[in-house]
Amino acid sequence: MQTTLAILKPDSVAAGNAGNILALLEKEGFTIRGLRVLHLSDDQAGAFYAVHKERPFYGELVTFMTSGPVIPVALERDNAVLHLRQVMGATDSTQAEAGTVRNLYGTSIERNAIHGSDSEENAAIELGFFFSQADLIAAR
Ligand code: FUP
Repeated sequence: MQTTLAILKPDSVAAGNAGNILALLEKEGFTIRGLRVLHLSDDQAGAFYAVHKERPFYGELVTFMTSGPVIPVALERDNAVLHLRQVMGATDSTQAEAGTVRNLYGTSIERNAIHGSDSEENAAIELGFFFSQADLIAAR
């Protein structure tokens, strides 16, 4: 079993799609091990996306990610990292494969409904950003 991090982004929460997205993820075999609702500060969103600091879209990405509440979720499944990336679909919602979260609930490359860790190493780092080890163990 592997655990990865998803974030239901502000567009999903504001549009009332969080429940549908969580249901889709559960149908895909993920077990919810941790879940929070929080409104990121500029510093938190900036730190989370620090890897993109030099990219032209960084400022707008931080503005979007702080525009309303988000829902970070710890998700457990076999092959969780790769499977979540497949279920999310392509970064640009307008290019995302039919039936993926971004195809169903995203509207653009920025407002793309969901974040998912892109490697096991980043999953561990990103889970630690929102959840303590004790929280995740207590959920078992
Ligand atoms: P992904 O791993 O699919 O979320 O995509 P990236 O790590 O490449 O990008 C992180 C986030 O930056 C995306 F979810 C949306 C945003 N982004 C833009 O707003 N514009 C771009 O051109 C690329 C990414």
